[in-house]
Amino acid sequence: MLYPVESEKREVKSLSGIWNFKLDTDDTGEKDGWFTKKLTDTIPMPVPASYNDITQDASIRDHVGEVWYETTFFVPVSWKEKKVFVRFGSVSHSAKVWLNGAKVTSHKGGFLPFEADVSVFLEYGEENRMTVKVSNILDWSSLPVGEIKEWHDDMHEKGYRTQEYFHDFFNFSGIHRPVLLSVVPKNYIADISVKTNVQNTDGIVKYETAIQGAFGTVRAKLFDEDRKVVAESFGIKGQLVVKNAKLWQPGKSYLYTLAIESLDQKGEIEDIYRLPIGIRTVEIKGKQFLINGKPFYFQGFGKHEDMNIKGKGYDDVMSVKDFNLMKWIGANSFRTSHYPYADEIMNLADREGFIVIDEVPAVGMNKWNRDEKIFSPERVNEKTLAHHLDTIGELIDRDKNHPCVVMWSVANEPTSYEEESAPYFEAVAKHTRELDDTRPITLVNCSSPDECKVAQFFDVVCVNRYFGWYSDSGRLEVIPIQLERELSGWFDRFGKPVILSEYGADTIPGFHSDPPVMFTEEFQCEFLRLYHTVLDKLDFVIGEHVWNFADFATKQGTTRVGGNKKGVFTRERQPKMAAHFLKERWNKKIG
Ligand code: GCB
Repeated sequence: MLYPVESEKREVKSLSGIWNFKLDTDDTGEKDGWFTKKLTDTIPMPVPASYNDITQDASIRDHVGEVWYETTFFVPVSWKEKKVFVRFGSVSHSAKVWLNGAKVTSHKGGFLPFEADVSVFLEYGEENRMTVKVSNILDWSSLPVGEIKEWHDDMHEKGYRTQEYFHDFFNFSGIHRPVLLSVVPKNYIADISVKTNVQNTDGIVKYETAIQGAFGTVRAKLFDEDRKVVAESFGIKGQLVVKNAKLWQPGKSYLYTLAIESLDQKGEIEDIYRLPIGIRTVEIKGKQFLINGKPFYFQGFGKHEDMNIKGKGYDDVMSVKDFNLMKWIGANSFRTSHYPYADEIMNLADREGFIVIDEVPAVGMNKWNRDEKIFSPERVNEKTLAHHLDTIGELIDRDKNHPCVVMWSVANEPTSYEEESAPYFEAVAKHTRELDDTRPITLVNCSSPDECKVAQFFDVVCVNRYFGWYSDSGRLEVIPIQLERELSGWFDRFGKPVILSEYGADTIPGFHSDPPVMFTEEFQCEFLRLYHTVLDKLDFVIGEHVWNFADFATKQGTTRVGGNKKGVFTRERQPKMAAHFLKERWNKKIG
């Protein structure tokens, strides 16, 4: 799927702004035909943003079920000669869209884009009304998984229901990413796929395009950053060779621009799309993760899309700030824990030379203090698997051309010690490899090396560990022995490189204690330091991602005081003591 960009043949119109919004308290709006006319009794709601923290109303914040959004916009008569798509960056977690009362599309999955050709539904030269029904329900067939609990007891009102979920971030909901109208020629470039390689000093760029409608031929031109053409080819697919190519490198991005032109029978340009690409290779050799043939050590974070008031709503300001903080601290990489991040963030990662482990929203496939089998017909089952495979397909379709993405992560902390998880993840791994043979794959584990049934299907072992925090709480002295045994266990059994993909301690800024106690800034620093003594000894460890980049919102509960406080930065993006500690370590390492 191509990100909507402008060119001399294409236009993009943003529908961001203040939309009309309304709760659907008993989910009857569709039956009652709310999409057929202008919504009544609405309140203003910004798009993109989560709706949860915008109002002063807890029933909106905690709403379970459907809500409605509506906006109006004009399109010029000249667009009649074109094709017009509407593209939602993401809607959490499922959406149905109507234009002027007619259904145009629906989508399941809250963290990936979807689009629809709306050309036939538009009123050209007139006002158009778009209505969107959004549901935030999570169940065992969605990702993340979840469960609706109906309370049938005399302690709760009749019909009381809650959304149960088994992951540690707030179920922010709404239209989270930009809504764009993308206007393209009638015959247009529908997709471009690029694979790069390096031979001696030459960069090899294999491209493949999909053209919708009639066309004569396709011309591919590759421009360097000085806008000089460095290679050219004809055909819907082909190969471009760049002499003395400048490689896209961690911390040192170099982006060529691949301009794909579709030409009509007379040789006139009908459509043109410019795709930034990076020439780089990724490979695993023994204990090493190689980028452009050089060993790469991941240092950085598991992050979240999360901020005050906007929740998971995409925000350019926050996005650029986060990259600046990551550069300041000396991080070179992050994982999109626990779901794909906005296209705009991936574009920035390409531009800034950040390395990304790209994760699907397969999170919550765990026990969460329940004694039930997770991979079973009642929970994670064939339906979940079908949606999981679709989601991986959508992710790869969206992100396949990003040089920043060096590995796909197919899940976070499933109960991978259950026998039934093995065929499930074997299928997931196979599907991922079929869709992309250029990147390694991983699954983020929390099972033990002895019990894990799935790590053999993946290329890198990612493991999350909280010794001295959730177990032996406050006992820092256990960290070295437990961590070394754990990590060595993974390597000894599976023989694959290991990333410590989460380790961290909740820390309240301004809490101090010496000797350190839990929740203090000293504890967080000492905790990280002790983990590092082990990581620095083990040559099969290829990375450290601290949990978390910044404090973030979670559901309310007795173990979360105003959210998860394991951030190295506060939710407002100010450094805790540990940020200075990591800055010292990582700036040395990178250099
Ligand atoms: C984990 C999860 C992450 C949580 C974290 C924690 O293992 O992967 O989503 O937020 O632990 O802080 O408990």
